[in-house]
Amino acid sequence: MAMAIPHRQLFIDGEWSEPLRGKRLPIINPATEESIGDIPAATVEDVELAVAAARRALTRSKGTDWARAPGAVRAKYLRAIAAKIIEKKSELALLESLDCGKPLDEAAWDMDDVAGCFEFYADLAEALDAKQRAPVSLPMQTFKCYILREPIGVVGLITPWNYPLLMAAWKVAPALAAGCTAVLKPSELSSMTCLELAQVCKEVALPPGVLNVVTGLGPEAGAPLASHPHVDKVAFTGSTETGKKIMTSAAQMVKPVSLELGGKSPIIVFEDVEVEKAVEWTLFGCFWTNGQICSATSRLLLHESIAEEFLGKLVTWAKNIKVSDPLEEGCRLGPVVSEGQYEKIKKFISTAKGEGATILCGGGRPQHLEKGYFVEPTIITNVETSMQIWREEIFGPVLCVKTFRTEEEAIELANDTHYGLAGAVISKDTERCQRISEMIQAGVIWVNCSQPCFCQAPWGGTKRSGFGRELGEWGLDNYLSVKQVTEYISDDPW
Ligand code: TXE
Repeated sequence: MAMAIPHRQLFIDGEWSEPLRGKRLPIINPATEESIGDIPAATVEDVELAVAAARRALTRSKGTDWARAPGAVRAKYLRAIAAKIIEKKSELALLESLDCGKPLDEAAWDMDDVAGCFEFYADLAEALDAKQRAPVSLPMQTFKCYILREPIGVVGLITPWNYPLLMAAWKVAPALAAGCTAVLKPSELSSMTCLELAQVCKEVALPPGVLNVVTGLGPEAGAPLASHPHVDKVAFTGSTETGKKIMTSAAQMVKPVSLELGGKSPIIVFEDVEVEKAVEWTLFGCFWTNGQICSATSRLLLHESIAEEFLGKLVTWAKNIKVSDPLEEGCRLGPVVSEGQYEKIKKFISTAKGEGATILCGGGRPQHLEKGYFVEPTIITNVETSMQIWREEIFGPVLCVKTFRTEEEAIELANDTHYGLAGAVISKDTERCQRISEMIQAGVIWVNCSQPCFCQAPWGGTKRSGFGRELGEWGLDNYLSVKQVTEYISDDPW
C-alpha cells in the first residue's frame, strides 16, 4: 500500500508557509522505526503569525468576518469539510495508521467519526442563530433582558497523538461552529492528518486565518500558543503534567482553559455476567487503539467468585489478539506511538514485576516482530493498590486486575485514584448498575460496555482528569461566551 507522504508546511492565514527558523521534525513510522518524511517545526515567531492571522479573521470587515457571520454560513463550510474528509477517507486513514500505529480499519472508523463531528457541529452552528437574543424573564416590567451567545475569540487548540485527527475535530469543529477562529497545535508525534485537514480547509476555501495549523514541539510551539496574550481560550488534551503547565500559564492572564487529561479508569465485572461477553468488553476497553486511550478501562475489578474462569478466558483471548503491522489485514493491535512511549511502558511492567506483581500474559515484545514499538497485550495480577502500575496511567496495552467480594469494596477500589475520566460496570442487575453509575467518580460511565463514544454526548473528566466538557452542546458552549443585554423600557424616570 505505497503512498507518497505529503511534504507540508505550516498553514497560516490560508497559505502554506515555511517555519521561520526552517526547522523540521522527522515522521517515524512506529511499526518500522523508520523515518518516512518530516513535518515543519514551528517556533514562537510562527505562532505569533498564526495568532495574528486568526485575530484578523475573527473581526475582518466587509462581511467576511467569521465571528459575526450567521451560523448557517459557518455550517456550510463545516459540511464541506466533512464531505472532503469522507472523500479522502482511505488516504487519511492510511496516513494516520503510518503515523501513530493504529490498525488501519480503526483509523478508517476515526475518519467517519471526524466527518460525523463536523456534520454534528454544522447543525449546532445553524441552531445557534435561533438561540440568539433569547429572552430572560425579569421580575420588573420596566426592564427587558436578553442573552447573546458570542464566540470567545481566538482559541488555541493543543492536541495529542492517540486520535490525531479526531481529537483535533473535537475541538476545531465546535470552535469554528461557535464563530471562534483557531490555531491548532497537534502532537509532534503524529501531525500528518492535521496538516491534511489544513489542505481540506484550503480546498473548501475556508476564509484565510479561520483555522491555522502550526506543528512542532510542545515547549517551542505549544507553550507560546498557550501563553499568548491574544489567545482568548486554550483547549487541551494530553498529559496531566502538561495540562498543569497550560493551566499555570493561562492563569497569568485569567484565560479560560478546558483540559482533558489522563485516566486510570476501572471496569467492574460482577458475578452475574455472561463471561464471554464481559471478557470481550474488558479486552476491547483496555486494548483498543493499542491501549492508548485516555478512557481505557485499564483496572479490572473482578468478582472473586468468577475470577478463575474469567481470567482463564481473558488470557486465552488476549493471546489470540493479532499483533502486527497496522496495515496488515486483521491487525487488532499495532505498535505504540514512539520509542519513548515503548520504553516507558516496559519500565512500568518491570517495576511491577520488581514490586511482586504477576505477569499473567504478555509483558514484552511479541517474538515474531523484531522491529517496531510493539508491546504484547499484557495482563497483570497480584497487584497492590499502592503499586505504580495500579495508580499511574500506562497508555499502552496493559491491564491490571484485582478481585473484590462486595459492591462496596468494588466502589471503593474504583474511586481510589486521582483520576476520574471514565468507568464501566458489567452486570445483569440493572439497579446495581444504576447505583454504581452514581457512585463512581468520573465524567463518563459505561454500563455493560466500554469505550463507545458519540459526538452527541458530553465527554470529559473529574479530579485530575481535567475539567470542561467536549462534544454535544457542551462542546459548543466551550467556545461561547454569554452576554446579557438589559434595556430600560419604561417612559417613567428610573
Ligand atoms: O503528552 P503531552 P505526551 C498521556 C499518556 C502519555 C503521556 C505523555 O500517559 O504517556 O501523556 O504523552 C503539547 N505547552 N497522554 O508527552 O506532552 C504536545 O506537543 C503546551 C494522555 O505526548 O501532554 C502535544 O501537542 N503544549 C492523553 C500535547 O501537548 C505542550 C493523550 C500533548 O502532549 C507542552 C496523550 C507545553 N509545555 C498523552 N508540552 C489523553 N488525555 O488522551 C507538550 N505540549
